[in-house]
Amino acid sequence: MAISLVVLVRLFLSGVACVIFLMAMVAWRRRAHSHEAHILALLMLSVSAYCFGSAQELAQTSLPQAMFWLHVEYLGIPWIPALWIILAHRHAGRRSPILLLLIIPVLTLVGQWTNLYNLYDTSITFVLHDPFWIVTVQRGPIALLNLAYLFGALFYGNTVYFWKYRTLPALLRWQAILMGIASTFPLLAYLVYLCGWSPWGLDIAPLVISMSGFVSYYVVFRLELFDLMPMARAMVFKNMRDAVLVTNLHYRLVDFNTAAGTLLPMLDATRLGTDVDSVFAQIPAIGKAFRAQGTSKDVSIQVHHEERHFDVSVFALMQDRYQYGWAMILADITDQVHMVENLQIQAETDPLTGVANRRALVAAMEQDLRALDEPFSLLLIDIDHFKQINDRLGHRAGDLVLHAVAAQIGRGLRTKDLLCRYGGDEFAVFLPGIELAQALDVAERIRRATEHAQIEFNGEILRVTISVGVAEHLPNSDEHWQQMLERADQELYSAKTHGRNCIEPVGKPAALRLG
Ligand code: GH3
Ligand code: MG
Repeated sequence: MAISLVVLVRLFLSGVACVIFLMAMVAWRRRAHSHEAHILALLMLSVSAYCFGSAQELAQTSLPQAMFWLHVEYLGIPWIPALWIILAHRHAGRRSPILLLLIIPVLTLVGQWTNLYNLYDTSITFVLHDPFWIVTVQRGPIALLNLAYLFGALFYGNTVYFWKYRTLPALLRWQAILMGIASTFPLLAYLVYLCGWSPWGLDIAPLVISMSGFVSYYVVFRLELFDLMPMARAMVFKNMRDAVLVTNLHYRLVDFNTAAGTLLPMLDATRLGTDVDSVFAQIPAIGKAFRAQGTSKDVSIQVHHEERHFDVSVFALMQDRYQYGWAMILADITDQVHMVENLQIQAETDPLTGVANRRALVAAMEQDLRALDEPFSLLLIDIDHFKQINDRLGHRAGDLVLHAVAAQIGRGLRTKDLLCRYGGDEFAVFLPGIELAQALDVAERIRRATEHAQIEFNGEILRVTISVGVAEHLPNSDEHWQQMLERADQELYSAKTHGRNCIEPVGKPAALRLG
């Protein structure tokens, strides 16, 4: 029974040492992933030597054998405090005076291995604390120095981690707490050991330090303590220009960034945990977009009484193949939308008169020719003898006349009619739902109004007349818009040849025109 306990403890500690050794290897291989990995690897290597030596030492029954394994332990022990300080420094973002930190470890290693002038141990005894044989030493100055160094390093690490805790964002606090705990337990273990309270007088420090090694490994590689990544991610999330909303799987609000708080006035910390549909009751588009997932282009949202446009993308928050929730990014594209609208308007507007241009007319005709199942008509209007105005009074007068005639034509039209400057002194009016007879009436009204309009230029009253060609398109016709334009143009040409200030085709409504 007694032997089996020794074997058991030896096996257990050896096992721990092996696991720590393997983790040291993994940490070393992963040194590209974290700039702390190589320090951690060396620390774990040292801890595994300590732990493994200690496991074998426990099972020895003669002092020379026990001393051999104690020497093995000291291949690791001296480096632990130095590496612990370097790790803590990295966490605090400080550089370490590495050579300085290695003075005591080198002294300790040499001192323990040689024990020159009894500088390390002044006496060594081998005592049976049934069932364990324990090496008991009277510490010399170097051993005391090493002990103080170890205590100091653990205490220093402890202070750094807890100090840092206060300044860290919530995301990183767990990591600092775990590292603080990882340096506190070895301290306590040493105290217990030095006070003689440990069971059978066993040195429990290797086991506890191994545990600290596990914790450090977990923190460095699982929680990415020292990587900039979590901090960077938190900062990017906070300072992103785009608004970000995070929900759990049940669409309850979990987090939002500063931009979202500014954009959506209903957001504040008290709404966390609430269903998005209730949080955004006034903006149902958000709840809808969450459930629709994917990307929704140009979602309009009323923000501070102004309509703004957003590209909304919703994606699953996944980690290790498990989904934890949803994130929504709202990118404000209002400026782009306005810019595109302005460009579109500019591209389809005549700058001189402010009415639509030929491009807009063609677009409207192409679209309506395909979609309309009702007749529509086109008026082609040209100012008579316009060149004379330019020649007599100059281009400015001509421009003014063009502007005035456009305004005059536009005055009598419905909103769905489209007036455009077709080019030069020529205008076109697109009249959906209007057949020829009505179109001739409209043309006549415009002709008369223009004839009577008085345009003032430099104190002089100018009068102009117009000629109009009209063409009708019937729903069952497969005529192309260009053919229709040509017909209207031919009618206009006849109006010009028939004396101007008139409308073609002359037909049924001619009486109207004359009347
Ligand atoms: P008609 O009765 O046969 O139409 O005679 P017209 O003098 O009006 O002849 P036409 O329609 O061919 O003349 C168009 C003139 O309009 C020619 C050009 O100098 C002038 N013009 C074209 N664009 C502009 C413009 O933007 N501003 C001014 N001021 N004149 C323009
Ligand atoms: Mg003309």
